[in-house]
Amino acid sequence: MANEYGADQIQILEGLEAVRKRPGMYIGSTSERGLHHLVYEIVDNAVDEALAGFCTQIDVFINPDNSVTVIDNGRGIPTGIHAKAGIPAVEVVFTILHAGGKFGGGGYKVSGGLHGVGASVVNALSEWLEVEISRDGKVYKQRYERGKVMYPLKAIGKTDQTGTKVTFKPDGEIFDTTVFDFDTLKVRLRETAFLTKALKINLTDLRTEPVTERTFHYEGGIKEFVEYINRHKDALYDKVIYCEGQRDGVYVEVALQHNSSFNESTYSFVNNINTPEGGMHLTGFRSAMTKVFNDYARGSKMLKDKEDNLSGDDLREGLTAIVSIKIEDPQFEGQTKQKLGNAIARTAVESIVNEQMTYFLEQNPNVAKIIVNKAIMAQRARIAARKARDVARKTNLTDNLTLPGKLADCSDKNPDNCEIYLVEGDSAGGSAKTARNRATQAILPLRGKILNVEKSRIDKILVNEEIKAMITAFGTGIHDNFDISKLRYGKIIIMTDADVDGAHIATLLLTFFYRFMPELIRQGHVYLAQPPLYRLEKNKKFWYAYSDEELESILQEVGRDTNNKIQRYKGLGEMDAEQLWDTTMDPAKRILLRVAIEDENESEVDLTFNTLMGDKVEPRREFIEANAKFVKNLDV
Ligand code: TSJ
Repeated sequence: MANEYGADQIQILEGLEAVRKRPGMYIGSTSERGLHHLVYEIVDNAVDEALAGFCTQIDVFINPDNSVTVIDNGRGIPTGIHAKAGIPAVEVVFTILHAGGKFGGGGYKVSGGLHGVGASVVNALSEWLEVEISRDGKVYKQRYERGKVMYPLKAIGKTDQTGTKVTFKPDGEIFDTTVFDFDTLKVRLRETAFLTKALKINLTDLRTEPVTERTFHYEGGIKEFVEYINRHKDALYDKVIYCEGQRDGVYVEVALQHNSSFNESTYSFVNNINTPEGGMHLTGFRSAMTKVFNDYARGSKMLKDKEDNLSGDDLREGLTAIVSIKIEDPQFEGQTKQKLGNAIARTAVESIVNEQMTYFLEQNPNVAKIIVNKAIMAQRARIAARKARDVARKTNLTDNLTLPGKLADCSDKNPDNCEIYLVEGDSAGGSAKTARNRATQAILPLRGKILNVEKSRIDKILVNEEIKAMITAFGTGIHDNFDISKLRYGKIIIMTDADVDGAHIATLLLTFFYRFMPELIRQGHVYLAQPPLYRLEKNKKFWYAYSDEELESILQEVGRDTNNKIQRYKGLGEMDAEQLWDTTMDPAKRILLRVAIEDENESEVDLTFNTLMGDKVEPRREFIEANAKFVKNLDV
């Protein structure tokens, strides 16, 4: 037995060594994202205990040394000797790869699901990790360093409580950064709290003075999640529609509410894990929605016999919905293994939503009418848009031969060499045309405010002159017809004034790209030009500063005196062509910011867009300020 134990032990260490050799295989990356993954992994184990019905509170602390502590009030990880491994179960959890959730059995598990790699992976990637378990009247403790056991599990005291406490310090040898971001953890823990009704999660940052604390506790669960997503929008009715039930071992929850916007924000989850690619649960939800509302519309004669059915898209216009299911053995399929494959999930969601939503509409005819009316409006717009598109096609909207009149195109036809500047205003557009390198740089001046595509229906959007000009110039088409291989410019560069209006225009353009041709952003084709804020002239020499700090440091260098002439640029229009070239357009000297979508799998992306572009005035200001977050800094 002693020998066997030794053999196991060696195998165990090899297992964790593999994790340290190829961390990316287990946690995706060693970037900031991978670092935060460690916390989710540990928290998810505690959430499993909550889902099993034994834990009501989880406390997360970011400690001053950037270690993290997670505490739950569950039963405590079992400490008895694991029959197969011959060591305490808790040691199995932390030292054997993929041991997470293998004992105890049954129930739905967050950990060990899509991303769940187990506590042992966190242990392997931590400089040190300590676990304390309160159970059976005692407190047990064990410490590991880079995955290696420092001493056998020992009792260190008495207690009348139960629970688990884990503290770990991510290994600086493994991660690019070991500094935790409070907001990143906040967003994820809030989401977890929404998805786990009645579970209370506290997050405390002990690095700040005073400490920063947030509590997430939602008795209403995903109902409150929907209210939260709609918080800056105009909901079309007060109640959030909610369906809940269990069928064939699948626990189903759906919450939804329409708002006055035109976009759908549906998020689906399996065992608390976001499934951005959807799958069977989402399919079931969509078929049920379409059927229930068409039945209602026909039954109430809101839709005449000879009229077409409302399409799923019509019914989902302005819809905010959460579909959350719990299933014992989720199967993920598709290229990225992210689509839920269990067909039983489709039938379960479909039947529960069918039954409960039908009942809800009967009980709440006013709400039913609002939704059906909205969908009928959407249906009309869809038909109008189809006509607009047909007209557009006939007038060669996407034909290269009829490029927009105000586009000054470049002569090189190889997209890899080419870039297009979208320039705010005709006067700056004129300077840019003079300044540019005609071979590779095209200029498209944009006049006035750009249409906010969050606030307009497709039929109106497609007849807008600026939008049409961009679609034609890019060459890719939009939505389902989008084809990146037809892109005529490798770089699409937004050049606006360095002021609030400029930021707003940039935002509107990004929103248009995000909604109509998101691949442009995903594949890194969209950039923001960075015009200077100041020009400093002294004794016939001059400098440009792109920020207040830079101006300050230049002044320090050249000395402050009366010979200094400082010009503050209020807009691109104040620069002549040569200055514009030198500061903003010359590929050898300019700074471009490449636009990236922050963590697209998180509902927060849409929140950023919707929050900031929605109907209510107040939040929009935030957007302009929050813009930098959406934009990743990258020198090109
Ligand atoms: F695994 C871990 F280290 F990541 C971790 C696990 C971290 C934290 C903060 C908590 C936990 C955890 C595990 N909390 N509660 C549990 N529960 C169990 O492991 C457990 C307890 C009792 C029984 C039983 O059948 O009696 C079964 C299990 C799985």
